[in-house]
Amino acid sequence: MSEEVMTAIEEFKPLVALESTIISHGMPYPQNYETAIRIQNIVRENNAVPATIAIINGMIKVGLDNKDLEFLSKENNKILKASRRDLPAIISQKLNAATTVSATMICAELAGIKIFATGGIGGVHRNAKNTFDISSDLTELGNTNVAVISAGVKSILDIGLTLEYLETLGVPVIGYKTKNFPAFYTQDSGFEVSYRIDSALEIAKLLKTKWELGLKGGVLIGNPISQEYSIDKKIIDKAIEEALLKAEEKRITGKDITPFLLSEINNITQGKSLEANIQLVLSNATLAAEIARNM
Ligand code: PSU
Ligand code: MN
Repeated sequence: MSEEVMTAIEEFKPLVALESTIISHGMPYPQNYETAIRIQNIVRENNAVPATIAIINGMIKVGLDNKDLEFLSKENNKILKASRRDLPAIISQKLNAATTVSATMICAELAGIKIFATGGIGGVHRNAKNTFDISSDLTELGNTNVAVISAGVKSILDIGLTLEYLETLGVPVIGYKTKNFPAFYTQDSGFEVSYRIDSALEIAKLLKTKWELGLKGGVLIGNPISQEYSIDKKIIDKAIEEALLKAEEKRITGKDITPFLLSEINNITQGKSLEANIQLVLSNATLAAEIARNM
């Protein structure tokens, strides 16, 4: 743990966990580095302590310094992508990895951090009935006691099946100030959440109630992108279709598919999707800090 995180834990200050896959495999350099710094600062400005998580030389680090962030941003060819299944090998073999939502939740729980902000989570991929590609982020949400604040999921996934799967796993899905489950670049996926909650305090109460009841597992909070930064649905849908087609042509599968699609969509939209991505993460970090302060 960094000194900042260690002190925060000792002094019972509110903490917000942040993931690193978004840095290494979700955005290009140098925007990834700049964004990583900005997210941490926005958490601090909102009176909470940021804890960005990654595995450096086989060590789980909770709270990264700028050197770590630069390494994760610049040398992303040397950085693995760690989900739950990858942690044993990466740690025992002293490798470097960025943590996905699932691995970040595990590390956050080990450090005693309950609130975690990200951009979008993984989910059930389109055509999962043939590929079986369902992100371990979902099973993690069913198991690990950490709340994830996201802007929903991208329509690179099958959003309807993702929500069904979360229901099966008993994961509450909350809409912050909305009844619509957000679709990352757009405010409305066309699917509804089970509960709309309008304040960070009420969300904190729900989290405490869940865990006091002994209901293990996380909660997914959908915080829609602000209108100002959202992308026209037609434009983003077209970009996603194009990216999915290219992934199929190139036979990209498994853990490489999400990073591939993100980078393609960024190219197709000429950086518009990246700007949206940055803004929504900042907004999620702000809400996460507010929830953490109310816990
Ligand atoms: N979705 C995004 N941006 C991301 C990811 C997902 O919009 O950066 C990353 C997150 O780290 C998430 C991971 O946990 O991808 C999911 O990967 P997979 O689909 O391979 O499980
Ligand atoms: Mn997958």
